[in-house]
Amino acid sequence: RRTTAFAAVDLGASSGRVILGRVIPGDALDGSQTRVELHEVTRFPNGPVEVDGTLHWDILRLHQGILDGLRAAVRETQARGDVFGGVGIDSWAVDYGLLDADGALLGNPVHYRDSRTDGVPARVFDEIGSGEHYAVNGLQTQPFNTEFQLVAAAGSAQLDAARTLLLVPDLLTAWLTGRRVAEVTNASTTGLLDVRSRQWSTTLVGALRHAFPSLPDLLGADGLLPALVEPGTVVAPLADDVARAVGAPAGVPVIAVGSHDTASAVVAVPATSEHFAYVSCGTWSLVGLELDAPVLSEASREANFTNELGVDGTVRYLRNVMGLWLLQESVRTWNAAGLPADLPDLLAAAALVPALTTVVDVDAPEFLAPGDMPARIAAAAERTGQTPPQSQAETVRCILDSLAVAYRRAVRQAGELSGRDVDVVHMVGGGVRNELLCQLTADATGLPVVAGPVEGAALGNVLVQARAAGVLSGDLAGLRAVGARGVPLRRYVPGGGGAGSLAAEHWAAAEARLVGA
Ligand code: ADP
Ligand code: LRH
Repeated sequence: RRTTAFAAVDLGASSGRVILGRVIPGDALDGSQTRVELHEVTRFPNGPVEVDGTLHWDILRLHQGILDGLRAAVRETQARGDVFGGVGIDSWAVDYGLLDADGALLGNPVHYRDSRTDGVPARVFDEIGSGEHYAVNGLQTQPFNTEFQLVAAAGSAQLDAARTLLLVPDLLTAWLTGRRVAEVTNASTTGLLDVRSRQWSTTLVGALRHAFPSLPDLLGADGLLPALVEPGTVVAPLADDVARAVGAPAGVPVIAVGSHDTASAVVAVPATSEHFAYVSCGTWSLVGLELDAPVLSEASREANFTNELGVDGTVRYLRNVMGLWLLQESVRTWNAAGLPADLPDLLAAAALVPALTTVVDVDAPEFLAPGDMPARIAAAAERTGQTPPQSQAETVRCILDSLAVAYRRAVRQAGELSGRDVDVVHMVGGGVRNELLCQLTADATGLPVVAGPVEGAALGNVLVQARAAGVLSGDLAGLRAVGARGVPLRRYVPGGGGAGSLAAEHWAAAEARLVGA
């Protein structure tokens, strides 16, 4: 009954981290005291790199960060006398690397915030209706869905030379193991998957190639897309050279987890019933529900709700909300201008600004690309006849209020469109550290908020690995119970902010203001 440690590689849009999840058996023989202790081993910055006018990911630096992290993780595991149980990688969705016939990477993966997909969804929908898409893939329209990125790249020398397409976590997994697979939760964000069968859609792929003949083969023996695997599949042991480089014992398995970071984060939600909504709150805020089956109605398509695939046959029914990206980019803009912009100070100042003075539609397309967010927010406020935020504190307050309004709308609509009653909102991810945002979410939704874990994706990653390795057993509810035992949770109730908490009607009015905007 030794402790087994699993290395969770979790790459977020703002930082990558290698986190050790120690599965500690506890004294009870029935496993009822088993818990997971998370320990951050390394963290390295991540973000878009512009080269020749195109935004990329610095994928080799991420790979190096993973190797350095795994080396440190192995050392730490040995020092504690734990068993090193496995490695799993999760990261953001939709982006991919292309390999040539020799298996060499053809250029750095392009970042989903790059403008190459501007106008592409409309071109695609002229050929294959958005209704036809939604009926099969159930996916929200985002300009950066892999499908649209491929159409944007169609006819390029790089795509023509490609023999294999690997989504980012699959690419990094292939570099650790030599084996190429497509993990299904992330594959569901490509637009090329049938959400009901959890298989590549021959219908959609066929229609796409018919409409855009310069696209290469995607399916079949000569196709770019690899075979799908479900989370929990052992991909392969660490390749010998990698194991040597990181000092790992031979045979350590690399395990496919919910390789889409949001899928892993949802596994870690410490829910105790099915009546929960979640906000996976990092660079993006992913707001929605866990369902057994997709919602493919016309109303759902119009509301741009997505049906992404989850662990254990589940569906993540959610909407992408622009998230703390707005705050990150504001801080970056201020720093570049030489203004002091310490996050805790800014949040403390924002807490003193009256609520709901100005709200903007955080999901407006103008907020997607990197740039001067304070200026874009001020412009959006003016356009909608509101007072533009002036100070840094007012800008931060506007972002947080606007996010909370967006969460309110998404939680309510997810419930209405799916018929699921919701009685609690779980917040996971780095945004959980933002106490003001958590309180505003409780106020705006009128529901209790349970905040934690901060490293949701890493915890979900570890839980799925531990079950695949036979260290844990049970269904998602069982995994969640184990996960919840090890993490601090904080509860926020509507109105809990005292005089600073506005009642529901104010939030409803703010939402109406946005819809009318
Ligand atoms: P990602 O995985 O997308 O890179 P994270 O889940 O790490 O994102 O969350 C990053 C966000 O967490 C930051 O944008 C920031 O707003 C928030 N955050 C991090 N640390 C703090 C803090 N000390 N106080 C408030 N917010 C924080
Ligand atoms: C969050 C996330 C989200 C995607 C976006 C591209 O990190 O994976 O679920 O929509 O990145």
